[in-house]
Amino acid sequence: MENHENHAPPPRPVSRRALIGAGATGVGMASTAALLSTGMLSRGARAQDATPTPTHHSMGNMPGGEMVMPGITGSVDHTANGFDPTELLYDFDGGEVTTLPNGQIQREYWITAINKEIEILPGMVFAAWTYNGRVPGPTIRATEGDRVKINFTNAGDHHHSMHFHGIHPANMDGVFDAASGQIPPGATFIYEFDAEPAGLHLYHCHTAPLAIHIAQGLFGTFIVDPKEGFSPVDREMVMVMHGYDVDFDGANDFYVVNGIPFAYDHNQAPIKLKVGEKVRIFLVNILEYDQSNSFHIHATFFNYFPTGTSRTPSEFTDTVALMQGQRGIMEFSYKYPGRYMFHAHKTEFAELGWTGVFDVEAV
Ligand SMILES: [Cu+2]
Repeated sequence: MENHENHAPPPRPVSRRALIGAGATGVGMASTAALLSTGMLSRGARAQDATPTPTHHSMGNMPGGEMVMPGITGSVDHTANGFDPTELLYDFDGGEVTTLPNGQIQREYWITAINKEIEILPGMVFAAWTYNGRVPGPTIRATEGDRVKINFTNAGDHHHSMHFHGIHPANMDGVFDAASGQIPPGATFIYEFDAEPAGLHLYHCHTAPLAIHIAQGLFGTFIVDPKEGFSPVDREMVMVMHGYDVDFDGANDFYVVNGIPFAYDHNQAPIKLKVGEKVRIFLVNILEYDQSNSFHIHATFFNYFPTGTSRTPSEFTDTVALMQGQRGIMEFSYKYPGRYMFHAHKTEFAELGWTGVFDVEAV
């Protein structure tokens, strides 16, 4: 694989603790001025910076006991970013649907790789590489046996591709060269394949150096509904777990679900549910640089369907671990009303952005 990359960002070693410390206290700004604004992270983060983690429940010590994990003060401008993590949860894209002469349903998409500055925390902008201007990219949803047709344009400044997980011919794999869909800036490629197997998949750029192309934001979810459909539920959501390496040192500085750290946290936009509501989460892990990721839900259990390829759950649990590229379907409901955290069961990840809240309403 040719290495045709020349990445602009120079190595700039800044420890994650330094990032948080600078954000919380306003000192150390000389080395991180481009990345941080004073007061970005809450006092909880500073407390964590100075002391080892005792327990979840003693973190923060904000008046009223509101903080259970470090969070942020203020909010990012989702409108300026052009996408809102709450909307991304429910944004399933069935494409433009036509029927081919042979009777097959075709779902056609137009996807552009484009560089875009995203405000990932209040005052912190990350120069992302995106599919259609959002991180994660569009959630492509087809039914088993449909023809998927992706008109992919590279409007970025590096070679890019769309490599789908699933079953398809070699020249649709998006890896080696322009003939198999890895294209230079300004070029267009059409990926066409049948949607199989039924289950939960993903897509991502597969251009060297791969870690950077993924960590910059080029990934998304690919759902293939079984012909008979998944079992009916009341609410479906997509969650893509990933990270941001804002100082380009090959380690994550923030951990994220759906583009913006802490987006679903209690003081941002908790996810509204109802008692007894049947919920399905399509959970994808594309986290670069760390060995694994995890999902832990509070105060309820879920049926877990790895890769969504079997209708029989592998587990009834409250915690799952996923390597990069692994994904699974979670199905659950809440018995009691109230606020419940969900987060990586890796405290460092949770404190650096991968934490959220379900706000469950009584019915
Ligand atoms: Cu790429």
